[in-house]
Amino acid sequence: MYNQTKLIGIKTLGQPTNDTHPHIIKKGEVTPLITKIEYGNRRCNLVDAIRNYSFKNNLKSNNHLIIIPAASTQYMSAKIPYFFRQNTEFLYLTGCLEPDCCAVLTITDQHFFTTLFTRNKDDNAEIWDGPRTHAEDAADFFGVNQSLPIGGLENFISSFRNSMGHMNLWYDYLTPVQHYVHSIVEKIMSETGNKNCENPKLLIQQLRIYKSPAEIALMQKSCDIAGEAFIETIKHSTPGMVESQLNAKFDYECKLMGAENLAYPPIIAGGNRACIIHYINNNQIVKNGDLVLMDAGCEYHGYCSDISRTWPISGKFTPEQRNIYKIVYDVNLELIELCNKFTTLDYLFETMLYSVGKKLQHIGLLPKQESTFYLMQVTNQLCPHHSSHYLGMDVHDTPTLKRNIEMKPGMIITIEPGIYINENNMLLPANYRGIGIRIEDDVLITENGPVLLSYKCPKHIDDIERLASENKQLHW
Ligand SMILES: [Mn+2]
Repeated sequence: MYNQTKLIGIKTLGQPTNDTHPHIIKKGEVTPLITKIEYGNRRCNLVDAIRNYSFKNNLKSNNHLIIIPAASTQYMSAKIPYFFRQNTEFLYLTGCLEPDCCAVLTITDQHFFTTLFTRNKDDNAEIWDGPRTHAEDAADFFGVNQSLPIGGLENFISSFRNSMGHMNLWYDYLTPVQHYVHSIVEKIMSETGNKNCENPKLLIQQLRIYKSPAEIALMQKSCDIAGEAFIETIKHSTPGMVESQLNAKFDYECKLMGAENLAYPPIIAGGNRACIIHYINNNQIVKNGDLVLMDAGCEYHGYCSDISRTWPISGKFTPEQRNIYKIVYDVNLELIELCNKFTTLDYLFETMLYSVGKKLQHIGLLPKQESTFYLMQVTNQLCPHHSSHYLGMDVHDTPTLKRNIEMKPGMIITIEPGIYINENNMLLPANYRGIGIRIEDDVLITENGPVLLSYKCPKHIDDIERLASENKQLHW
């Protein structure tokens, strides 16, 4: 009775608010830890970036209209939706978690104005799917200048265009995420005979690459959860298990600790399957003597972790597995040390290739006299993927930005050296074939050097063997 009385007068929106979900949203926050003010600052920064770009590139007008659509729900079969995942750029600029909305920023000489279009009211749909955030509540909650029902989008764009004469249209035409918005943009472009629009993606990603203190806190928590889940999964693993059982264990632990989802389908590869870089079938039995390579991470309130560990399912590395593990481990530490201002991800990649090659030479697995060029070609075959990518709201975050730009404080990157010696590899001795090892960590760049966000996840060879030997008898 008491609870019912208390809830009267509280408005339920289409996403958690401080009123309805005080356990995750504090006052002033739109999404956990990210305030209305921070979302507003992001839009201001985008407007500054667009004005600068416009000035530098002599765009025909100082008037701009930027359209950032929300994603639409995708269906696996009639009326059965996949998990909804918001369009990252829309989420970054608004904090709005609902499908089929749209943000429109209008910029004139002196001003800019944000309009958030939300879904039209629909009593029947809201009975089935739950409440939506209606336009009359959205402006206040999201901290935008105004909110209108999405049905008014076309009129809004036309009247801005008519009142401005010339304007630059900004829209990611190449990646349509919402059919309705895309069809309106197409119509407007054909009416005006305008074949091109500017793509706001690069400018938004240039902002997104630098993480704010709130974002860093969310990333840290995401890494903490994934790190703990790795520990539990390694402890739980035992010969004879199916890879999907380790998947289930990791998923369970992450969600129990507060992650909403996994950040991507985990790679859980026993034995030679570790050499298939994007192996996600996870349906094979891990045999005694095999290594397990697990690449997994979670999504915590919109922020991703991405960690890889490799361990012996029996609890003990063979001498060959140990030799390769030691090399990958040493290169992982070496690359983390290099995560300072002024280096680039591509430099880390080249260092990985060189260093892996030298270490393989050192233990006599590659011929000593070969040139550096030859060495790096060989190690690139043994590790065909890059050593690093940016990490944030997306796992492969801000992919429009090249990996040859200087690292700056606030960036978060992965460090993931690997060596994969396929069963068919004729270059290395037969007793080394079928070994695939990757050790991946998440690193924040700061003024004072690298900060290891994934520090909770053990990787030293002794810790890995200790964890992998724990509690074996309890399971089987
Ligand atoms: Mn990765």
